[in-house]
Amino acid sequence: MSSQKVVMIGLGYIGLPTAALIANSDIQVHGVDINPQVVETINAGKIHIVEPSLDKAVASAVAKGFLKASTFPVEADTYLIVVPTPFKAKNEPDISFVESATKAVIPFLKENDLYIIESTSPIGTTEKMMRMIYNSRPELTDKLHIAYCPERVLPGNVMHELVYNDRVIGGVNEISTLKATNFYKQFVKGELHPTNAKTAEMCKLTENSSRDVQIAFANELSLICDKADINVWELIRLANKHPRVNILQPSSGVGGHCIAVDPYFITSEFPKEARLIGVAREVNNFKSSWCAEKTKNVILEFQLKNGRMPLSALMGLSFKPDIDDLRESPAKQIVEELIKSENGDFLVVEPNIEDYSKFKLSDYKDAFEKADIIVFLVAHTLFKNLTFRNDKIILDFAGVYK
Ligand code: SAJ
Repeated sequence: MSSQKVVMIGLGYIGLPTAALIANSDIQVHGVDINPQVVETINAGKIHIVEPSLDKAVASAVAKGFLKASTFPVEADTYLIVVPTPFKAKNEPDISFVESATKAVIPFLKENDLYIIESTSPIGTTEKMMRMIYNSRPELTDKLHIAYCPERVLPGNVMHELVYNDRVIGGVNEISTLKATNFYKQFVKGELHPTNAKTAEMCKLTENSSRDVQIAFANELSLICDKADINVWELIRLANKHPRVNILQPSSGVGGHCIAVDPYFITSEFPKEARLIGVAREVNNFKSSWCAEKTKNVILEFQLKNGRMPLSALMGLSFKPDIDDLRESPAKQIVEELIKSENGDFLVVEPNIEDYSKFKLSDYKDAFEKADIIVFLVAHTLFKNLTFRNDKIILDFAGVYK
């Protein structure tokens, strides 16, 4: 057992799995969250988020006494900042949670401590936090180890990826990079790549922006193919037979709290230079409005042709297949837009959620059976078992039948 002690600020989708992983490596972890209910749940060995294998990891870390949660930090030797970085108006990043988390640990810091930010952050945040720390504790100037180390885990596979993904670690100086690398070595099996803090910050933003731009290309193709009456799924499959082409899949838009958000960290700071990144965001956002408009038009055509309002099944609410996460979900946005338009009768389906406060949810098989128009918004695996029907109008925005 090590005598090391870690304070983890933020026990959400990334903080809690990371805290559990570290604690299960027999390192003492004191987790901090502003939400007392979250703290209570974790101290009871339970979890407040859906993520495979996380329940077991937290239960064992708490039972062994290596993970404790609280609403306040304590003295430790390593401090990890894993809090959200949301948005202010005009798509500008808001680092106030990182700032307040840092302020909360400043009184506990002592010589040789390690302070690491994992939260997705605009370029320069780590150095800004360093200046803030040294301004309020000048006696510690250059005596702390300060680094940025972004996470890259995929929701749904977090516990595996936390251990096996490579990581980029950027310190404010070489010794900080080295100390942070030695810390992660204790529980990460992927390779640890050293760099400086700014490059590590930009690397995180680059990874997600790169995926956003590539998805925008696929979504743009889907708009072109709709006009040209070409099956976009077949087109992409065939283009990908080229040895150096690898196009991603079109969708009803890009959602989640990472890919649909992080590119703005670049565009807000570099509006003149980040043109492609900005347009990709616009294309992906436009794709969702386009899906809503297309559905409204098909409903109208049905009404004109049949002299009655059709029943439409809106299939899927989550931001991507086979999860229950609705954050920044394009499917949810499209459903809200259609229901608000009062242009049709709708059955809303999300098989990964039992109840949803905003709309009554229908069983996916019943909805498929009853509806005249089927609108696939998310390619859930369950939907793929529904046999294609020629007697229904099917709008497959998600590629269920690709
Ligand atoms: N999507 C498409 N077409 C595709 C792939 C995805 O439209 O071909 C859509 C999805 O439906 C979803 C959105 O993109 O709406 C994002 O889904 P995702 O699976 O691409 O990514 P996330 O948001 O779950 O996780 C991403 C990952 N980043 C990259 O793959 C570069 C993950 O590794 C990061 O850790 C995570 O963001 C994060 O926390 O930043």
